[in-house]
Amino acid sequence: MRTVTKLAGFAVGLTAVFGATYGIGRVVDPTPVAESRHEAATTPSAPEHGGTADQLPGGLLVSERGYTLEPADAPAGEFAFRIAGPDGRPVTRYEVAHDKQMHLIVARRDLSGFRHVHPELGPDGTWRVDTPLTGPGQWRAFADFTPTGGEPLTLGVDVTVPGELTERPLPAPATSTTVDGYTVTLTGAPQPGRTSSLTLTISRDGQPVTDLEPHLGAYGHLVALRRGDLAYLHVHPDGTPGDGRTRPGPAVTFLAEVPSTGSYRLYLDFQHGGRVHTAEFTVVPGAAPTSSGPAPTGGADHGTPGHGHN
Ligand SMILES: [Cu+2]
Repeated sequence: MRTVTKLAGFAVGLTAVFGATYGIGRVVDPTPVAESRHEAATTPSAPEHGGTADQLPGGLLVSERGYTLEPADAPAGEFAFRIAGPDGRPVTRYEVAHDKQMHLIVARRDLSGFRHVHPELGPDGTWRVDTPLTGPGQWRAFADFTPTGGEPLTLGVDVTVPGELTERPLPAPATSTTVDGYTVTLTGAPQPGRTSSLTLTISRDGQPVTDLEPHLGAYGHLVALRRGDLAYLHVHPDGTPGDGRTRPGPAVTFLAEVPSTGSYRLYLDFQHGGRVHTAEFTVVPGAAPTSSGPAPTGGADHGTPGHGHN
């Protein structure tokens, strides 16, 4: 499962996560991007993932390629938003990706409070969900979706929940963490600008977990957020349940590329015992891990029931 061929094939797929989200915008973007991209691709000195708007990681923009994320009024306890399309109207048609038409990910600016939920689409194009914003603070909400006829897109918007906020320091880098009684160990280290293999191994009570349950079509979903700007990276594992080679644990392998140095928080969603659990790690690409022992998880509001997959 980790042959050179597989790695190479997956690297192509992953590059797509960062690099291939720029096609449709040509319709509304007057710059001659095809030429500049061609140059970038053939100039050896060009950075693979540089700082131009055309090569940004996902989630940094509230509006991209004509699509805009617009929070909407919602009753207490609910979070609502629309995606305005290139014609200014709310988009009502979406493709299913990873079992859902819309993935909503939220985290506070200090990288605490991560939740991944699936809102319901109303006929007017408004998405609604029981609010995943679990307390006061500056939050970032990411809508990860594919409009029908368009390319996959992740838009991000800031949302403030008023109240007294205690900023939480980012937990130190660690290669092991615990959540809901599971121990999750990370092997491999991401390298800026290079595809790296990350394997997350899950055990409980000292025993490897070998009966993970498929969750959104995979045995694990990994989201990485960059400290400072919350650049968003959603990585899927190498292999899918039922493909004849992917085992239901204890290890789930991802091939991930981070766009820069800095600190990142990794969030692994996996399902076992009928519930989704979220294990979190701080990683610093290019730096050696400073700890190999279990570290406390990042916050009290992780691993709570109702990680809604409705
Ligand atoms: Cu999702």
